[in-house]
Amino acid sequence: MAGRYACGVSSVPPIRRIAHLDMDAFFASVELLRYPQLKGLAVVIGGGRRKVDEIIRQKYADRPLSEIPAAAFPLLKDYVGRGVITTATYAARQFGVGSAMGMMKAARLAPDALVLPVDFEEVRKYSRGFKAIIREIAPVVEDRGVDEVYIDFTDVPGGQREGGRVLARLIQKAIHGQTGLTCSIGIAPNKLIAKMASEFNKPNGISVVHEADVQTRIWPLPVRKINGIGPKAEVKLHQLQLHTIGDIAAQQREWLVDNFGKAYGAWMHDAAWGRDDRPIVTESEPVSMSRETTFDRDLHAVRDRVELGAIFTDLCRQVAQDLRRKGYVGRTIGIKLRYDDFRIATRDQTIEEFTCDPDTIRKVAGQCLKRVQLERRLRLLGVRVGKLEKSSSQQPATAVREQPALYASADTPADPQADTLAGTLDLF
Ligand code: TTP
Ligand code: MG
Ligand code: MG
Repeated sequence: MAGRYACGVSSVPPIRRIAHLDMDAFFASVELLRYPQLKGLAVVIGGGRRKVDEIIRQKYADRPLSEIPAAAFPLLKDYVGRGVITTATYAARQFGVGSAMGMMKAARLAPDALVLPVDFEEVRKYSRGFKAIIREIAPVVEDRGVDEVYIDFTDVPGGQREGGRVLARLIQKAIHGQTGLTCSIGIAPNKLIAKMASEFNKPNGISVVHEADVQTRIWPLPVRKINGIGPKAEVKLHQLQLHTIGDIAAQQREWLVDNFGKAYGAWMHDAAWGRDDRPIVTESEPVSMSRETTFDRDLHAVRDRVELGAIFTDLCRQVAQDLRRKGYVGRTIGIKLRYDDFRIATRDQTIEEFTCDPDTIRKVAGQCLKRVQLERRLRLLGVRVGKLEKSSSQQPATAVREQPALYASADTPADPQADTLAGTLDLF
């Protein structure tokens, strides 16, 4: 594969290698750390509160948790109440029980499985823990929830060896060594295939998929294995006699578009061919930034205009500072008011150029203020900047500064009464 890039230039671009890592039977495995004597047994997690094992712990208060006999734990067949299973150990899965199954049904399938409740605090602790271990080895990590992440292997030392297998092994070892937990890892050219691949060898497995393997390893899979094809799409695909990913890949893109719509049909075609260039998102991008303040006492637009005006200017300056500090510019500027009767009013306006300039924000936010009622007293005032983009050196971080005639622009007031207050507002 590397040969494709070898064109006489010394620097061969590395092949994109994306890993998807998913912890094995996560909630159950966390419980087994506390109760290692249950290892290898059928255990399901679900049902009520931690009361269940609190009772056991009290009974065996004289010994460490790891020495409470397995026979002391409650059985699924004795479980009373409703609820669903959140997960099951691999030993329990042998009986056909698994996530989202009702406890009653599970009890019929695996009556002698042990039941333990979820310990969310413990789960969150280990969730943070395994992610921190990964980040020390491979820094480009996208958090995908409590027990899974995407990791960019492309430029990490060892990330290209054996298609990523060497680095995957190292990560598995580090996580197991430091927590006692196992995970499964899929490594592929992109997120879409990596996500599928992490399931190929569960538990404690590694799967490496190359672009050339799509036909043999991806096409035979049922359509639901594509992350993004849900139960509804599955039903429709089945009605159209498409059952495997290969069935989808065999269709014309236009035909899929006709049947599933422009965006979804085209996406489905790409997905079936294993095409996906979504980047690894290391932290979620903010949609907007805002600052707001609740006053110590309700303020009136006319009687307290000096105080309100100062607060307003300050809020704009704070939002501008937030934008600059985080490296964003925005194009939609808005305000939020809460009146003394707790009603809320918001207005916004989108401008031509992206900005993080406090004066521009102040000016446009001021125009928004002209469009709301200001007879009632106010409890809260907020300023928001949305439609954000990362500011770059090419892009001027500030819009053209205009003279400080704050309400000069004639933005048609949405509220006719606002006109009567325009004179007042000029004082802000
Ligand atoms: P999963 O990764 O889907 O499952 P798992 O880690 O238990 O097992 P696997 O080895 O197949 O990955 O989910 C992670 C945790 O999220 C799981 O341990 C429990 C919780 N969960 C629920 O609470 N409800 C659900 O329906 C699912 C699917 C998971
Ligand atoms: Mg998991
Ligand atoms: Mg998961």
